[in-house]
Amino acid sequence: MNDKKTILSGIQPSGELTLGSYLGAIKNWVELSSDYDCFYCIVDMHAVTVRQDPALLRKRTLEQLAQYIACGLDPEKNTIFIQSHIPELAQLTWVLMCHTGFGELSRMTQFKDKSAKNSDNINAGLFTYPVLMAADILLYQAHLVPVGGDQKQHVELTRDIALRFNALHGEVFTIPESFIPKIGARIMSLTSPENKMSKSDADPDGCVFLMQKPEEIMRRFKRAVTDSETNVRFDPAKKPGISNLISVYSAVSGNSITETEALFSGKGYGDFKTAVGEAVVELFRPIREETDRLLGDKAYLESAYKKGAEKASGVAGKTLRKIYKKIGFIPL
Ligand code: ATP
Ligand code: LTN
Repeated sequence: MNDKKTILSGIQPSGELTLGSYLGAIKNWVELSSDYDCFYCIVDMHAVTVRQDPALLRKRTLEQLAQYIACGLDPEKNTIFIQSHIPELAQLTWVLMCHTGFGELSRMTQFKDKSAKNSDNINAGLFTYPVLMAADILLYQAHLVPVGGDQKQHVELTRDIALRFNALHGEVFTIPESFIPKIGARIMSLTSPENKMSKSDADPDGCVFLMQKPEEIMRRFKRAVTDSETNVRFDPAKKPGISNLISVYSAVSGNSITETEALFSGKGYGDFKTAVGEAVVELFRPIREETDRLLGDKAYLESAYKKGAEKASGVAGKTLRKIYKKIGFIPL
C-alpha cells in the first residue's frame, strides 16, 4: 500500500519560467518528490484569467511540461498533468465558490496587484482565481503545497475553505499546508529589486529565464541594480539589490546567507555579480539542453501528459463523487 503523503503544486503557462519560479517552487518539487506522492500541473485555466494568445499558450504549455521533466521530475514517478484536462476541477470549483466569502476574496493581495495591472480586464475569473487554486489542492487531497512566499495567502484561504466545508459536511478534505523555501521564497526583479521577479513582467530585463543563453544571463546579472556601497552584505530594506543576489547565490549553492556574505567579504560587486551569474548559468545549462531535446520529441510529451491526466482523473473522480454526495446531489 502507498502510505506516502500527497503534494500538489502548479505554475501558470503565462510566460517563460524564471529563476523565481525555479527557486521558489520547482527546486522544492524535485527535492520532495521521492518522499511524497506528487501531483504537479501546468495551470492553463489560471493563465486565462489574463488574456493569452491561444497559439502561444499551447506552445508554452508544452514547453513547460518539457521543462518540468528536464528539471528532474520523472513522469513515471510523479503525476505531471495539464490542469484543463481534468473536468472535475471546474466542477469542484463551483461547489467551493459557494463556500467562499466575497470579503475573503477581496482581501487577496494577488487580486489587488493583478487588477491594478490589468485594469481593462478585471474579470470574475481573476477574482475567483484562488478558489480554482483551492480546488486544485483539495481535489487531490494534498497535505503539502510547495510554493513561493507570494502564494502563502492563497494556501491559507484553501485551508479556511476546507475547514469550513469539513465543519458543515464531515471530514472530507485533507487540510493542506504550504511549504515555502527559507531562502528564495521571493526572488526580486534584477532591474527593480523592490518588485517580485514575475514571468509576465512588463520589463523582461528584470527576469532571468530558464531557457536563456549563458551570455544573456551573464549580461543581466552584470547589469543588476545594486547600491552605492561596496560590501556584499544582506540587508533587504537598505540594500534590496545586493540582498537579492545574495539570496540567489545562497539558494543555488546551498550556502547560508552568512556563508555567502563571508565568501564574498572584501570582494567588489563586479566579482560577486559574475559569480552569481556563473552559478545560475551552470544550474540552467543542463535544464535548457534537456528541454530542447524533449521539445524535439512531441510524441513523448503527448504520452507523458496523457499518462498524467489518467492518473490525476482517477483521484479527482473519487473526491468529486464524495463531495457531490455530501452536499446532496443525486448521483446519475
Ligand atoms: P505571473 O507573472 O503570470 O503572475 P509568476 O511569475 O508570478 O507568474 P506563477 O506562475 O504565479 O509565477 O508562480 C509559480 C510558482 O513560482 C509559485 O509557487 C510562486 O509562488 C513561485 N514564484 C513565482 N515567482 C517567484 C519569485 N520571484 N520568487 C519566488 N517564488 C516565485
Ligand atoms: N496560483 C498559483 C499557481 C497555482 C498553484 C495551484 C500553486 C495554481 N494552482 C495549486 C500551488 C497549488 C500562482 O499564481 N503561482
